[in-house]
Amino acid sequence: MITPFALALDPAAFLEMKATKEVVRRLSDMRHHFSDKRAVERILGQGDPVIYRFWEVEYTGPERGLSFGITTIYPGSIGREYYMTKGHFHASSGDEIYMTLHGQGCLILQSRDGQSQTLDMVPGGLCYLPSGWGHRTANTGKENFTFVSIWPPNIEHDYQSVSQYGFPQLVVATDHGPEAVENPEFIRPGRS
Ligand code: S6P
Ligand code: ZN
Repeated sequence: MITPFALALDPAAFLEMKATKEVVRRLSDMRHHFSDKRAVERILGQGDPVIYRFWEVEYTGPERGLSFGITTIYPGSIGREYYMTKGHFHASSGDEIYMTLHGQGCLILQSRDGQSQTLDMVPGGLCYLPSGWGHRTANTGKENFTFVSIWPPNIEHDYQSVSQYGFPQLVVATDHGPEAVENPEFIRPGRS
């Protein structure tokens, strides 16, 4: 039985909780997720930067609890593509809420039936991610980008589809700031 608790919204506070799982993703963990393969190899020739970290507390009890986590994406880009998360679908149904704490980011979405969309993420703002929409976040600013996520328990995170097909849109740096552009390498599932 979980008892009520309060928690500061920063990674250090999350880490003090016994149930927290910390995940660190470096460039080598996601080399095929970035579009500019030459930039990936060039950077990996000099080191293996941490792209983002997240800390999550998964609800494992028998009731209808909630799981939650906090993610920090560091500033930077691989080629023109901003540092970003791998991205995933929720394999079983389950919506999610993201709330931005710090920095400037972009939520990149794709639905299983072929729609795609991007939403700005700004401190104090909330994004609602309906079931069935694959989601990835990118840091489009110059500082750390940090947001909180809350989702129902027992969701299987499906990374496989994203690994295999990518996202229809890339978020890249341009002279006019961040822009979402079509991903020329995106393969729509079911087509070759
Ligand atoms: C979980 C939620 C987030 C991500 C985190 C890292 O449903 O969407 O907590 O897990 O932002 O992204 P990814 O794609 O590596 O899981
Ligand atoms: Zn998710």
